[in-house]
Amino acid sequence: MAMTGVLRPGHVQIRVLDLDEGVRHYRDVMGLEETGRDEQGRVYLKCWDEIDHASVVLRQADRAGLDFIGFKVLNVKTLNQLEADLKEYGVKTERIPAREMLETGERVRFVVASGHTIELYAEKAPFGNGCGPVNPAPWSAQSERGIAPRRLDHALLYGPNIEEVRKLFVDVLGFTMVEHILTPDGSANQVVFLSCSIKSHDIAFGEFPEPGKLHHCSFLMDSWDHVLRAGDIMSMHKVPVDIGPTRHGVTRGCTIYAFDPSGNRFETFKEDRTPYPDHAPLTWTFDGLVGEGGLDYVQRKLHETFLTVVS
Ligand code: M3P
Ligand code: FE
Repeated sequence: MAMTGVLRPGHVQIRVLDLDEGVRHYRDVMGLEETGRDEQGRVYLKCWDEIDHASVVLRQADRAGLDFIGFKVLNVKTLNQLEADLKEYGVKTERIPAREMLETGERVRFVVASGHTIELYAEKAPFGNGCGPVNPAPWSAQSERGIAPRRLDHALLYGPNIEEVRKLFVDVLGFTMVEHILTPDGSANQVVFLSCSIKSHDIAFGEFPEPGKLHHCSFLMDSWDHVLRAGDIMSMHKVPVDIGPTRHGVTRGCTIYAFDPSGNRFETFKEDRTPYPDHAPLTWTFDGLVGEGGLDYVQRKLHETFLTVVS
């Protein structure tokens, strides 16, 4: 498959209650690289193997959570086409000028029915991964510092009307639903896992009464060993862990859920699926989420926080 359209989640803007504390967590414990600060006071960071300028932007605010998630699309022509498609579908879009985010081109911004702000953009200046473009080394000093995830992988967002959101991502943005968890009575979706690639998900949405909530931002680790090493580092720095290390039955991902100092959940995650767009979605019943290990395959238990704790 030649990849076109929406390529991947490229940036998240996360609200933190204290900027210095947030930077210490994402830069020094997670091991992301700081790539810039802007006049609004936002701090830009990237994972070691990401090429573009920044994937995590921290903004100090009086409440935690997610300002927006941005997806990189193939090129400007694709951006214009997707904007036209969104408008035709009845979605109100707004253009955020180039350079409003450091090193980033124009963004097309819209709000979905779950209350989340989504962006599409085509241009972000390359920063490199420290390995060089010619005869590159396989890794660099940056890949060994802190937890050192390879890239921003996905986010799980909680809010109302996820069926409407699923339809928009599938019908307009070209995502496929890879897996889904049904509600307790089986009549609707509790969580949908949506992919624009052959990742198990590039974004997921969970049904929740309050709009615009963040469940977690997820960061890709190289291996199960690296997930466990991430757990060691979390313990060394007394990072509060929510669940894991374990494996999700849903997506098969190896995981730890933990919290940043502001209470934003994050995940260190090892992908373990390659679902092509022609593969039929996998279904989890709500009972399966618990008793069949959908959430925690090793312990086969629910962990109440999964359904209730968001930022
Ligand atoms: C993830 C993931 C559930 C699993 C969640 C999965 C709802 O966060 O990244 O695979 O059981
Ligand atoms: Fe996840």
